[in-house]
Amino acid sequence: MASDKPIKPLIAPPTGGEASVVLERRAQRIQPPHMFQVVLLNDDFTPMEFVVHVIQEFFSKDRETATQIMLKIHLEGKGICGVYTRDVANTKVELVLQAARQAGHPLQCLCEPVE
Ligand code: TYC
Repeated sequence: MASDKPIKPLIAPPTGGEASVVLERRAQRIQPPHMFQVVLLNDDFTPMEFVVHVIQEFFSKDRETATQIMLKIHLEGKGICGVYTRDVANTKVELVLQAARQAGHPLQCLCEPVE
């Protein structure tokens, strides 16, 4: 049988005619996403022109910037082509490796977390 007890409202009805809203202050819990840098590695066989093309195509750099990045990789052994969220970075790596394989070049590409 249902109780006849009156139900106590959880929110007190406004007393002065106006409806009132209470906003609770809560600690901010959302963190920015971890970012990942996509890195190309140097090798002795992949043509410079192919690397410049890859950097332009997959990392949206203009020809001059792409050439600078390629030369840095050529001289220093590795270089960052772009910084993205995890899924985008992994997809870029796969696309670059696929293009390199298809063209018959040993170009290596990896992604690593940004410190
Ligand atoms: N070292 C290559 C050459 O002399 C050029 C090159 C640059 C290769 C960058 C890979 O990620 C690379 N043909």
